[in-house]
Amino acid sequence: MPNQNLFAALRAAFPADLDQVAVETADTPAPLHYTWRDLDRGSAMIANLLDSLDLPPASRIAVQVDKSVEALMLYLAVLRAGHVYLPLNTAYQAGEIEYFIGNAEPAVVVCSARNFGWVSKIAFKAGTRNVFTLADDRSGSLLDRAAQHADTHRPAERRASDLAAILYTSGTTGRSKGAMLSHGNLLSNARVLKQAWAWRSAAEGGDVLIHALPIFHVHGLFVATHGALLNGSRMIWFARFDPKAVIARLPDATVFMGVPTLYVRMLAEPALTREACRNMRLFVSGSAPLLPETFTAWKERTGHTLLERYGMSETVMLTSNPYRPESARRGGTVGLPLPGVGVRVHDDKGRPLPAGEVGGIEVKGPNVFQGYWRMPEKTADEFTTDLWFKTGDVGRIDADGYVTIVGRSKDLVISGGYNVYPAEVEGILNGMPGVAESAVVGVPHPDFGEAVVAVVVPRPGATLDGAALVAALKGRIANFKVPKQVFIVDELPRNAMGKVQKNLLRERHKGLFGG
Ligand code: MLC
Ligand code: AMP
Repeated sequence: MPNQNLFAALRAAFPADLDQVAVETADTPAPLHYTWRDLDRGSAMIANLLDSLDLPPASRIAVQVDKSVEALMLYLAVLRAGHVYLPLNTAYQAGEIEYFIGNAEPAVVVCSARNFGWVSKIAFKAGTRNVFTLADDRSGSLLDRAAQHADTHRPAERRASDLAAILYTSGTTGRSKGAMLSHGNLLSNARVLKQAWAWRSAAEGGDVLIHALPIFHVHGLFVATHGALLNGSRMIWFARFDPKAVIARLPDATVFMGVPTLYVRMLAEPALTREACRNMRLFVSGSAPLLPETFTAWKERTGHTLLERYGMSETVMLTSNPYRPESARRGGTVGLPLPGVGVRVHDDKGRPLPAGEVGGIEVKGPNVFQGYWRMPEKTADEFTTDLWFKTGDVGRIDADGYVTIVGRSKDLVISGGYNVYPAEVEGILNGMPGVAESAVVGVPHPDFGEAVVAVVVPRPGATLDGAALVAALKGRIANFKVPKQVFIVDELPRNAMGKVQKNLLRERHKGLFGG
């Protein structure tokens, strides 16, 4: 049985000439050029360092670092050494990190030098023995230690079902769940996308990807990075998304992937023209709903039809609009199920619905995750008796197979491509002095698609100030979860069952940001 380690498959796709540039940095003080050999050697040295620590097999390696090419090498090294990669959003604060580390019990934590003090304290308390630092200027103890190791490494033998990564995704109760993805989940999806999006071989001129997304979530870490690596394609690497800087590099690239906010921000730049996009062949959008006006404006301005696809942490990619012909890409839809992926729509009693009718979207396929880390009951709840995964998204499948997402049954806000679970924010607000209860909702926002807004009821006799609550939340939760505005009210609207009517709150505040 050949080794099913995802790294082995990615490594096999590196070009024969390892001295070609694999990644070029676009926003470091001076451009840096990393060859395929650099990726291979760098990841080998870090993998050898991990091996030298004598960790139990499938140890979790938790990583909260700024985006850098070395951070990509660290990801590859974890795969290579056969451990489980656990990426964490750099916006997460101490309370959030404490939960993830306590829940995942990583053997190794890698953090930025500026956070070492508090992160290491949390990690050591939770029993983690190794905490390394990695900065975006190639400094830190991780690379110092790795430099002492050999630059060749034989990838650990792994089966397709062995774990490669755990991605925490918030739960409806406010507690995050770790979605366990295997080598097989990730590789099967990467291979399907390579075909579906017609990544060009070197003989066809090759592809160049502008990578401007964070690498702690599915979109930037798996869809974009695996796409380029599995095709031996060069990446132009942005640590931060800057619309002007990205547009300036479009003529050097052929593929770009982004959440809708990235497209909205680029459209606000006069430099975005057909001429700027002349060498591009593909713009992919996903992670959040793409508004029809963005789809249309992009086409008018650039001549390119955005290709919208749909996925999630638990499943990687599920559906995609067709690559060819471009005219088959339909705005407002997320396209057709990817090859090998089953997508169906059921009603809330679990009965199949005919084409065109709206219900819960359920999925099946080699891409569907292995379950939630140490939460067997939660995992069982999210699968049907015939083992289809319930996405929590609500939509329909038209007679010709196109899937349209019309809403979510899960109480979730997607802001700028980041997920915010109202229950988590409400839980923290409710614990604040003077707060009796709260309701958190998403309202339309021209930049972020949806923005988080809170409505808070004070305890009798207490006086609350919305701005003070916002200030108090900052530092306790990731900044994108902090409500853009907090309203103080006497009571929350409730239905006859006593349930808060969030739809009324959304309606009341829908014009807040001119949406
Ligand atoms: C930043 N801010 C946000 C925000 N991002 N507020 C709401 N929603 C967001 N997404 C706020 C900060 O709180 C801060 O406010 C201010 O904006 C400036 O912060 P910043 O970090 O400088 O912002 P910026 O760099 O402009 O970031 C915006 C962004 C970023 C759109 C580039 O959010 C981003 O990279 N989004 C992509 C997320 C992504 O990759 N999603 C994929 C998930 S995978 P203050 O008040 O503190 O100053 C997935 C599955 C799938 O969903 O299908 O792909
Ligand atoms: P995450 O938990 O971060 O992986 O987010 C996954 C969720 O993002 C999905 O369940 C959808 O609700 C949403 N999503 C992803 N892609 C799209 C899309 N193209 N359109 C609408 N929603 C999307």
